[in-house]
Amino acid sequence: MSREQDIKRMEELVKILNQYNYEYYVLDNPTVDDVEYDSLTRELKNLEQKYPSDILPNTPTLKVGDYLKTDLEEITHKVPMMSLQDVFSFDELYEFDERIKKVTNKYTYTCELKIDGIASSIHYTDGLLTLGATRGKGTVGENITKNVLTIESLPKVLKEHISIEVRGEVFMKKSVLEYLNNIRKENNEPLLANVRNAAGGSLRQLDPSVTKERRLDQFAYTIVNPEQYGIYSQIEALNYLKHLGFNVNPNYRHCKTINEVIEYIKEFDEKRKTLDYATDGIVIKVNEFDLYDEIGYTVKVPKWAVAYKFPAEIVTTRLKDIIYTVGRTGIITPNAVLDPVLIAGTTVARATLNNEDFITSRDIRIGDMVRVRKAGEIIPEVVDVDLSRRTTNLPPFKMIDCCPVCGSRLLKGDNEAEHYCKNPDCGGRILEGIIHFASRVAMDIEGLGEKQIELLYNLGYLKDIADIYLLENYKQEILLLDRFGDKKVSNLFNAINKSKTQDLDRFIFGLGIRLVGAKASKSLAKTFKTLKGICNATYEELISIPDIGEVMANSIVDYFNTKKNRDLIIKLLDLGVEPKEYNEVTYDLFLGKTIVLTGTLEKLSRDEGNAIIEKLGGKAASSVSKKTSFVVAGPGAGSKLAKAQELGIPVYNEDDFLEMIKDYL
Ligand code: 0OW
Repeated sequence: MSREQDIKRMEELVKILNQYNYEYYVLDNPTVDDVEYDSLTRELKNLEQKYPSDILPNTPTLKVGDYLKTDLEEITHKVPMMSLQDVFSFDELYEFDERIKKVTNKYTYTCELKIDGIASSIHYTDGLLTLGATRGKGTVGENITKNVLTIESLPKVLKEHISIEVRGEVFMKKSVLEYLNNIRKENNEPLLANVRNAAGGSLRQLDPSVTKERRLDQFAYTIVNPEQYGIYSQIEALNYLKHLGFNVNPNYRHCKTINEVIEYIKEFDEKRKTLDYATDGIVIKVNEFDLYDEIGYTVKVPKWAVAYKFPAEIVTTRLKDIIYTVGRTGIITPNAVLDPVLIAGTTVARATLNNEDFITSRDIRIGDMVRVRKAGEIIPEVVDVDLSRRTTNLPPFKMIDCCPVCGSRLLKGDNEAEHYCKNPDCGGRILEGIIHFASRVAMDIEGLGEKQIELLYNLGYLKDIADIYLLENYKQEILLLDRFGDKKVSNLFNAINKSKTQDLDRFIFGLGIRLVGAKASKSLAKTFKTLKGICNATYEELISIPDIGEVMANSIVDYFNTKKNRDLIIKLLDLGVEPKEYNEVTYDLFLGKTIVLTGTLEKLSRDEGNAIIEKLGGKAASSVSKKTSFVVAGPGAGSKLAKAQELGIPVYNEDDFLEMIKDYL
């Protein structure tokens, strides 16, 4: 492209990216997916590197969302809003049915369409709507009262002046998405990507008049503590909700057996495509509420319900181009640029092409009509080419040989399918490396996710992994950023400091040494016990470890022989990072014991308490039965405490429990 064309493209990119930032930071309603946003940002950065004197003053690459938006107030759900266990086949449904049969033989099912929206909880006091909250992470959601009041199909006053908590799905109709996008097209604004994101973004608006324009809807499906209202089954609950004036999805059905459930699923596999709202499966629940405690719960989901997910939908569209992204270990991923196409209610314009071998083995060529699949949350993927529609002689695919970000020549491991950028300073690699290091599977730094890291990286506060431990130097600047309120920032710094003594194997995995995954990291920690031991390990010592082969042993030796990596380790140690040495010592204080925590624990979180029980050789159970050894009950303990007392199972309070484990904390 000529210089003039490049400069014109820069202006175009600045306009588009500033609009996307506005949607992300103000409307909280991104209409573009991350891959698209990242590739446009990378294109702009490359042009700015090419023409540094022509960088526009309002370029988004130098600044991030200047729009300050306070957070929505947090609401704690007294009864956690649980999620659902997914099942993907009829066999899994039969297994689910077998599990129920083990507990009882007197049960039936209720089938409901799984509405693809935002789970929310609505509270009524004496018949008046008083509070609306999102599900959030299940225990804590956000206050969206002002916004739910704009939902016309949600009753503001109930037919009976009772106090009740009702849960349901807030959603946007497909016809409303189409209507809103037609207006956006006329105003030359980016489109809303899909009904679920649109509903989520609309619900979390600070300005309810914006929410009102989005014409949201709601289907109710749960009553909290239904026994209080003389309701003893899900069918009764749905009928009672209708009686109270709620919008209840009419397609629910009482199924006496799992085979009737399967008939319902087959019927709605077709019907769901004609509905004016998006569904992502079928929810199957045991109908009788008095069985729920006996069937039980896990920490996240009830065992008396599952969500059946239909097989992924496949559509065909044109492959317009192939662009490349750089992963955290330098892996180069080819991505398909597609003619936008609707898959399962989502507009898809990007999909992964995995690697060169995947493309050449299927003879995928730019210009082909390709089949694309979107299975659940993951990035859509290209399946293969529809060769019958290749009308012209398209040039065969040729893999790039230089890194799209830094230009270094790419390498390909002898027996590997991937291409790598080996340049340790490649801009595309450092960012991904920091993201991986802080991720849940590595150092698990709560509150330092991809978006936050990208923000801080673009601001120049993060140039390498070690800078994470220097972020406090930028506290004042960070407090000014969008979504970084006081509480979030102090929680973030606490999480960063806590990670300094993260387990050694997680630290090693977090370094992102090529080919060294979580399992090999655990083997290294187990064998060498200390970070120093691992850094100084010889090839011979490494190759003698069962999980470590020659290629990996060389990769590890190379990594620690590289000055830049050794300097990083030294910088981390100087900043007080001290990975906890691997100690496989197991304790047997609770060996063979099944323990249930219930009610609110003040000093330990539920997860921490369960982790301690497991670490001390016990089994942390979520429901009380004859097999329970003892129960730890905090304030607000309900049916589980009652069950323990009924069964004569020992009950302790939190202080008793802490006394038991004090030597192991
Ligand atoms: N999306 C739905 C739906 C439904 C709850 C009850 C306890 C666990 C799930 O249509 N019809 N019924 C339930 O029942 N949940 C639903 O959605 C859930 C809420 C949170 C995650 C799922 O979206």
